[in-house]
Amino acid sequence: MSTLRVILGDQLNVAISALADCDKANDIILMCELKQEAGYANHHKKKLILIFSAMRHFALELTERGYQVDYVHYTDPDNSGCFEQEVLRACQRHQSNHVVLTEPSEHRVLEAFESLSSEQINLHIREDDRFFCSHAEFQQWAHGKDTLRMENFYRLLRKRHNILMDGDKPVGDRWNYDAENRKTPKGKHDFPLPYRQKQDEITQHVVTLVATEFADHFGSIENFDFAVTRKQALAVLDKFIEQRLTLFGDFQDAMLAGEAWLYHSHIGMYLNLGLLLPAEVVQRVEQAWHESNPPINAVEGFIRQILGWREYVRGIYWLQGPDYKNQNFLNAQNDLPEFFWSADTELNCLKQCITETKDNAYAHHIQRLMVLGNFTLLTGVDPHQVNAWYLAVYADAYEWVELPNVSGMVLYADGGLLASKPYAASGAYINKMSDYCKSCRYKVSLKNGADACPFNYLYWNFLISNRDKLESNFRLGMSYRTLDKMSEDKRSLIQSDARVFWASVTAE
Ligand code: FAD
Ligand code: DLZ
Ligand code: SF4
Repeated sequence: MSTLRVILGDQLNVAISALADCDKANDIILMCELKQEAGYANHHKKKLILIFSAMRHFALELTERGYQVDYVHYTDPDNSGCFEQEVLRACQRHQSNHVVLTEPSEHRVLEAFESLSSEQINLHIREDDRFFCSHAEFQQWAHGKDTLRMENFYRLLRKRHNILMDGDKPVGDRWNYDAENRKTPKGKHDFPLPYRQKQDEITQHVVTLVATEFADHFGSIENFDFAVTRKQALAVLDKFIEQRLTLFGDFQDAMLAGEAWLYHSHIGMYLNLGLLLPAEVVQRVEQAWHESNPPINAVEGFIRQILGWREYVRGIYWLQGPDYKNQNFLNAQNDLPEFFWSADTELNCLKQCITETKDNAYAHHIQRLMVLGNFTLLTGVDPHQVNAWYLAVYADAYEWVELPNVSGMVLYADGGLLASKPYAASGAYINKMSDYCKSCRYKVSLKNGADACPFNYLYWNFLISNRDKLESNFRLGMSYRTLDKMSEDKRSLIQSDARVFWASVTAE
């Protein structure tokens, strides 16, 4: 009897565990484009094009390699739209009840597969071994610890996988070069152009599909030029290593109006789809360091993002379970402002970041964390709504990586499991790391009043409003001491400015 091997939309790699021991002559590979998956979030149009086009190209690659692929297209008349029914239909078509699957990357999809009755289906779920750290290893590391700090986890993985190590010491005798990675670009920079892939016939068909079926989804459909095959994604990685890696560290946190891509790698979307594997990315960057000697702050900073942060947030996601998304430590209840979808706001930093997100399905880490996220934290937006937005708007967004970043890192909704303090900041931080304030209608130097930068009074208002939950955090001690030195009148002014501002936002 043949085995049905299901490949999900973010498992697009021939090394995926579901394909190990595949009998090309007998086994069938099932891939399906599904209404349920395309519709559970208001996915950006470019994200949908990326996923469907990459799935179609991967199916073609498998066929060329001699595999038998049963591909269910979005518009196939009998397409039920969900994984469970498509597996049952395929079992009937191929007269098989033996199904092999690599573990889905998110709880929702895992639960859908587990709901299939064992009387109907003999289902084998295999580990997703694309990651450096398995669920069991993460659990073992987390066991008995009060705090789960990324830095400790990252050092363990550096040692365990012998990455950037000199015997049992870190190369250069330092684990972390973050302090050197906070420069703002002064003077003129000729940023390298990002990788641009011309649309082939497969992609053109998908663009038409998305334009027709998902016209009401968020984001611009114009000029889709992402990589859609593994070969193209490897070219993106090569281009990064050749042209951007050297300055990646220095300007990792910088933001410039009109410059969406800077010195970042833009590979997150390909890693998360399976087109690139984290181990090969880390290995290539470490090799580039040996061969052409880019600065260690860039190399270590980049490897930390992938070996450290990416593995760590995945560990937290699975450790915390499906209920993590319901945590709301700060009891934030406000609605997400409408301008997060339209970019129609006078706050220039938000306008720039949301416009780039609409155009490109991309914004880099500091834009997501310190502008967009910081605003939702300071204004107390309900975590469910913030998560729904981030899950929709970025091409690299999948719940396992989006949720810990948003609920843990941005919103402090888990009460400090992931972050040692909320990443709250006033306009001064945004002004230091960007050129956004220069062309803003608000004045970053003003602390109160109609022309003051809203981040300034929102920051202090946030500390006042959440005092009972935050004042015992020793990393906020200095801020609370500064707050306490303010006069009663000053604190009232902060609170009334925040109220007036929020009323104007919600009235829009
Ligand atoms: P680079 O800056 O070049 O970094 C290299 C790689 O490191 C990234 O491709 C990514 O794989 C990894 N990485 C860096 N930071 C993180 C992180 N905090 N968590 C996990 N991986 C990281 N990343 C996603 O992949 N999907 C998401 O849905 C997502 N949502 C985010 C939401 C918020 C609020 C924040 C603050 C961060 C989020 N990130 C997410 C992390 C990070 O912003 C993106 O991975 C990065 O911007 C992708 O662009 P890049 O490939 O150019 O990354
Ligand atoms: C995100 C997504 C989208 C938009 N569409 C599909 C799809 O049609 N078929 C599919 O197999 N996967 C899709 N995905 C990815 C899934 O939502 C989900 O993230 C993965 O299946 C989990 O491993
Ligand atoms: Fe953003 Fe304030 Fe700067 Fe305007 S002044 S861009 S609102 S930080």
